[in-house]
Amino acid sequence: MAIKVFKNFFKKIFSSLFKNKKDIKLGFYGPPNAGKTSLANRICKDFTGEEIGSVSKIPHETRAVQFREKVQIEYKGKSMVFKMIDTPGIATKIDYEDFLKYKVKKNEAKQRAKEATQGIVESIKWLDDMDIVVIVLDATENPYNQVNITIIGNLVARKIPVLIVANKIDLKKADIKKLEAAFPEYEVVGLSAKYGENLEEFYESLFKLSKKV
Ligand SMILES: Nc1nc2c(ncn2[C@@H]2O[C@H](COP(=O)(O)OP(=O)(O)OP(=O)(O)O)[C@@H](O)[C@H]2O)c(=O)[nH]1
Ligand SMILES: [Mg+2]
Repeated sequence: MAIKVFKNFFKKIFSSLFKNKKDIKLGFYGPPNAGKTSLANRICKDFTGEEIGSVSKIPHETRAVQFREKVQIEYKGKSMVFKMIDTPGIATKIDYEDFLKYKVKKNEAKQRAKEATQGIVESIKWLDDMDIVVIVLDATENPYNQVNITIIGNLVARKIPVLIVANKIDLKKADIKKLEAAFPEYEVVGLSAKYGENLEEFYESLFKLSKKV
């Protein structure tokens, strides 16, 4: 009898300890083609062996929110469990004709444009649910645009911790300084998702930010 009471007591303590320990919801946001899926894939591949979704040079490849649960990231002896959420690229204008230059057929292009528009709505809807957001930007492009400012403004209003990634630093045209100047109040980590350059600094910043959750 005493043993049974003891057992139940410990069971209760244990489950209450772990019940509240939810995985950190980590969202990847940004404009199309910046490398959100490439970065999410690299992290997932490194820690789970599997990827999260398909990558393409054609914008709006990701047109529905996609997840990977229980991604345990280990860095410098520390370990944290994340739910990774890769989102469709956010754009202010989607024109099906833009896809034609990638040799996408007209009907397919129209369908892609329709799905991409729905994808943007879905991305924004999910924002509220995030614990941390990684904004992935293409460091070869001008950071001063409506999309970036709108995403960041939304996150600030919701008080969601933000980390900015200046992706594609393997390219000559990449300019991290310009991104840092554009968003001086945020930490900007330059990396290459495609070639896996400077991921250490990314994990360092991510773990630091996770303490705020
Ligand atoms: N050179 C270079 N190319 C990259 C890098 N990361 C991604 N790319 C390329 O950029 C293109 C877009 O990559 P995705 O990962 O599909 O980009 P995304 O942000 O998920 O795009 P959407 O799903 O359309 O919103 C692909 O051709 C990638 O190979 C990088 O670090 N360096
Ligand atoms: Mg994508």
